Amino acid sequence: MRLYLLDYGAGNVQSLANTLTRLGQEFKWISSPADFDDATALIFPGVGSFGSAIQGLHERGLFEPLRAYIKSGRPYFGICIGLQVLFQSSAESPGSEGLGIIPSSIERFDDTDKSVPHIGWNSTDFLDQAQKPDEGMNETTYYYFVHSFCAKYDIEKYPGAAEWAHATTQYGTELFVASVSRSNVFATQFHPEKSGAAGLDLIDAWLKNPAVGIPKTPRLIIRPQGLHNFTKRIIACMDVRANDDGDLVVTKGDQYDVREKADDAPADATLATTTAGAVRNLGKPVALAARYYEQGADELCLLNITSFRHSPLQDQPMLAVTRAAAACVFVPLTIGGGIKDTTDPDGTPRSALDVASAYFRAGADKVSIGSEAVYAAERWLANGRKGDGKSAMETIAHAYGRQAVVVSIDPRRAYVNPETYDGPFKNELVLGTADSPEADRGKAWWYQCTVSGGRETRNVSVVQLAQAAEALGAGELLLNSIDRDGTGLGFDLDLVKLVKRSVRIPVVASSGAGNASHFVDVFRETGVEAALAAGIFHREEVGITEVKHALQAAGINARI
Ligand code: 1PR
Repeated sequence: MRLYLLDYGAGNVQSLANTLTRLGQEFKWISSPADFDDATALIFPGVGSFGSAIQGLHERGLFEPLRAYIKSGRPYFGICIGLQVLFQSSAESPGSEGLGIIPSSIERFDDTDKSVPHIGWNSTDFLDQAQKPDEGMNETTYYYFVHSFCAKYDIEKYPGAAEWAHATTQYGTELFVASVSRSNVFATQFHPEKSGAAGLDLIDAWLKNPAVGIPKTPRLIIRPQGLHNFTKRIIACMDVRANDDGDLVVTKGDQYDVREKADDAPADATLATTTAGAVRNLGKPVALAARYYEQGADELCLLNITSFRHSPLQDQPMLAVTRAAAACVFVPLTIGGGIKDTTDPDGTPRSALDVASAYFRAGADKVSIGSEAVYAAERWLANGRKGDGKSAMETIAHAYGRQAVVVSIDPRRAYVNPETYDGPFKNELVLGTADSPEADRGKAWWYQCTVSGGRETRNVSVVQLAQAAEALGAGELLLNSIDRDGTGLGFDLDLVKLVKRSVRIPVVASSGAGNASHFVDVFRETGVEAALAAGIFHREEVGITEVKHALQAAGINARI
């Protein structure tokens, strides 16, 4: 087999390359149209927008050679965008023409009954129960999806898609095509290279039998079930920074203060003077990432909490961490911290898109934007709730699709007297209750946004930032809480409910988890799609598997 990977310039190709390396499969990259003649098998991975993919293929002179390759009958494995470009068109990019191999169109999910993008783990159902092809897929496992557009499964409205459908998935009340299969063509909407062991098995089976020659599957009239199998995600987060010796460590803030308190210093007096105020060191980033992957984390988040200004972009220590983590972790990786316009020490300007692209090429699946999102929200508000096309969110979402853009929100409670408060955030005020852990701090509060890791407050509320982020292209919100960070008091449910009802994109609850029941509470009471923790996992007080079993015991679907 002469396997080639097709990189049109904005795919998450490094993730797939890492998977093939893990499977011991050699491969080359398509670098010119002539390479298609040499290929005996081809994989086209991709995130990003339909239009960017089609444009990227045309700009590299690869569009027609790709179509000719597929029509030649040689094995093709498309992933996500690699499935969608097989269609004639997509609602995501009106005017862009796909390969037209599948006579149908890609449409956007309906977001009236669920958050869009569809980000997370879901199951698949084979259409043809009799002839389950042995390409390594099965109905009892979960695969990772991250997309806002899909090929809907409806044999009346989209007969062309139904002809090719091999398996379907239900999200909310909608059925869509999870995979297509016909003779030499096999493609998945989900990302097998990010679906853990199940995904590795699927790719390995295809490599062993790439042209499975599946007969045409029957077109069935199937209806959505009462409830989809979409799971709640458990995310492990590593805040990464250099310690006082310059080594990159995973640290953990207590309300964003990452330094030991004097009374935390070890008993040995000779050390007390050197370690009081030391940066908490909870381990090495890649080792912890590998541990959490093995423990069943659904996603990992690595936050560079002190972006390294003295390093040129290509020497950013966090890039090396990303490459190393992506080589041993096969679930989605989000990288945050310093995703903004920067200048290298030699004066070379680097746009936020350049910075994000460097992380995607290193193996990140999503980037997380913190401070820059607050500044962009301020411009959006001042500009009549309209974007200027220049923000990091807009430029990165345009190139890679909104599902690759996370906005990390660092809010702090701003306590006020509800009887006298006359500020602009009256409709966002939360009235405290006597049993609240912070009851002594004030009767009411709104949530104020901060930048620079909580070091500076801005006159922007968490609802304003959340809605600005959604409008400017974010696909998901990472909702931290400075007040609850590291406290173990539980997630700030008032904060999460407020933001969840303010946007249609997925929300990740973060900060404050102290035990497994806190995860049950946040999913049951707020409807968020994911919950994140750091300290309890780093200190091994609670395991990821323990959290998932607690969710299942509470009737909440989790991937185990
Ligand atoms: O502003 O774009 O450079 O991004 C900076 C990023 O670094 C943001 O995502 C910001 O949240 C994060 N950050 C900056 N300073 C700190 C700090 O702790 N001093 N970490 C920091 C914020 C929040 C969570 C934390 C959860 C769970 N960390 O990631 O891990 O609160 O903690 P817990 O489970 O232990 O309670 P930019």
